[in-house]
Amino acid sequence: MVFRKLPGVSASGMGLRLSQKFVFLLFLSGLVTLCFGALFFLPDSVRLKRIFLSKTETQPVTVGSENDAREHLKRPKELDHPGAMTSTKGETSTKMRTWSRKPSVSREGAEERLAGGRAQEDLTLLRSRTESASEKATASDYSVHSDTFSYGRFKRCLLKPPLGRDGGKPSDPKTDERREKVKEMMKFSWDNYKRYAWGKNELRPLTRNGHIGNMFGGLRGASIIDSLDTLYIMGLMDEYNDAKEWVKTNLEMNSNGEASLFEVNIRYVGGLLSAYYLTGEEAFKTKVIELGEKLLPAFNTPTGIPRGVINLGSGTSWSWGWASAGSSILAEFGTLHLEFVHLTELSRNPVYTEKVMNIRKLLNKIEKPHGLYPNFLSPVSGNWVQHHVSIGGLGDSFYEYLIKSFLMSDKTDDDAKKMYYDALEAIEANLVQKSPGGLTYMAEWRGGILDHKMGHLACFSGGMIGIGADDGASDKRQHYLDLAAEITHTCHESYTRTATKLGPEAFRFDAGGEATATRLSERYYILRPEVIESYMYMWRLTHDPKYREWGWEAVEALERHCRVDSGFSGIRDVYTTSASHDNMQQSFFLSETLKYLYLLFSDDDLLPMEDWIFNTEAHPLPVVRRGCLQDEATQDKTTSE
Ligand code: DMJ
Repeated sequence: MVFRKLPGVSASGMGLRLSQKFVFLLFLSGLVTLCFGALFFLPDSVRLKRIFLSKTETQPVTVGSENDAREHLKRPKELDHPGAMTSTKGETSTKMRTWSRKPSVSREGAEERLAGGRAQEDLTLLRSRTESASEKATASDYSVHSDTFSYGRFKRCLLKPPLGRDGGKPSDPKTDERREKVKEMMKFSWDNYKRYAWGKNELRPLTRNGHIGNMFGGLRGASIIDSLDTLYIMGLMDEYNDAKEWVKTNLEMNSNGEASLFEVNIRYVGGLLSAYYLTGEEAFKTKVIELGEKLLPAFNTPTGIPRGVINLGSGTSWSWGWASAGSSILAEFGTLHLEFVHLTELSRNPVYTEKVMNIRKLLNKIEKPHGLYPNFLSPVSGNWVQHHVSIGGLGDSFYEYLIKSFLMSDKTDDDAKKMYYDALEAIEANLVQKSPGGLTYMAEWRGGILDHKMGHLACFSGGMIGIGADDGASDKRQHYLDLAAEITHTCHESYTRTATKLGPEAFRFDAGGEATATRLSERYYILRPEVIESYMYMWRLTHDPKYREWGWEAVEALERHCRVDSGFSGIRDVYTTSASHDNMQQSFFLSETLKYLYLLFSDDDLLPMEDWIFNTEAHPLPVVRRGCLQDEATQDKTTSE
């Protein structure tokens, strides 16, 4: 470096000045570094920190030790789907404790490594763009009727009366008799729950007591909330009134336990929403909005993808200990859309719709292996954590909610529509198989390798593909209807190949046979609805009498093998008639299995499909007719002026 000599300054004097300047500069840069470093110690709320350190925002705790993750490999198969967790309560409540989450160290580092680094930046951008887009959408959606929700307007926008001309009573006496039988089964289940387990979550019919379980974060009365709409549509009004009174006076939201966001959403939020829409009873609306608010902290993650477990009291959330590397589950965070859109409808608070639109946009944008959606996604990086794809447990209701979001939006939600049909195409190309015996089934996909197994849970897909058939490309409609019928037929086959005529938890297509459980651990039946659900939809779509016959076979089998003195119980082995009961009357038996059977034997004008979309727990939610609602609001305004 060359220094020019300054006039009147000696060389040694200049050297002194330079070293003073150097020390000063050194001091200055040290000061700046210190100040910047100090930002890390400021509380999160300080604005300066948010400006300078926006990409290092503090993350919610991810919980689940390495041991938990390894335990997952050993966990019972019946826990393969969140819905299944509650279902195994009878025999596995102690096992559940083993896999349950213990707060431990954050696993974010691990997630980042698995998920890749660049995604975080992409997602920060994606999120801010998404938020402004959905903000715009919701602001305009609510500009006309931004006052309060009007039940009268909602009713005026329905095309048909919810309960039909005569509660859906069929004219054919034999069908009516069958329907009455299903109603009797509901009353029997309810009476026993009321007698032995009132206020608890589920009935243990053999020991005649109640079960609370650990899925609902201290919330109580799961069977009551899940039954409200079934009792109402069946005209069991005394029972419905008891249920309503319990909700009004006993449903306590200030619980402080660990809840499954998914389970609370589909059962409690879904059940209360349906009860409100069907009856107009304000208490249901108040309660559901109160509950909705409690679920929001689960979305406080860098990507906005919620974690699976939330403490309803403190708002702390974390991932299931058994889920791969702190990931969130596709079927869990992908099964919120219907309920959250309705939470916005009722509360007029756009936040719920924004949360689920953010999930939607992320999933739409992310790269998908062969167009498929893997089951595990990191809520931190927004990348897939492993490539297991399934239309059964862990994936199932995500696909269901795409097509149902489209239908529930009065067929205006084009993103949902496109995502659904694209996904279905990928499923057909990669997962749908034909057995040597000619049965169509959905295999599972593990990084390109097929597992020729179909879970009972995957049997809902017959109905799903059926209800989506009509809005597919015109040259595909008949094909989709045929595919729906073939899958429903396969699921029926899985029932006919057992001694009890009830289907196993999973069945395989391999050397051991077709549509048959080949493992001991897959032989149980826990009163699940999915096969009957597909019969109901296929009946409504085709009116082929075989679906009613198949439904009746299921009724007879339930009566013979699952009915006990004090309720209905799951069984441990569908291949033997000397039943071993699991001592659990699942709440979804009341909300789904019996409701779908009742609808199967009712006329189509009971909860007509033009107006109602069933959430994944079979709680009917109305189609949102935005145009009509806005017209009605404008008219109301003009009349009142
Ligand atoms: C129900 O809770 C729901 O249908 C869920 O989507 C899956 N599992 C159970 C019923 O099997």
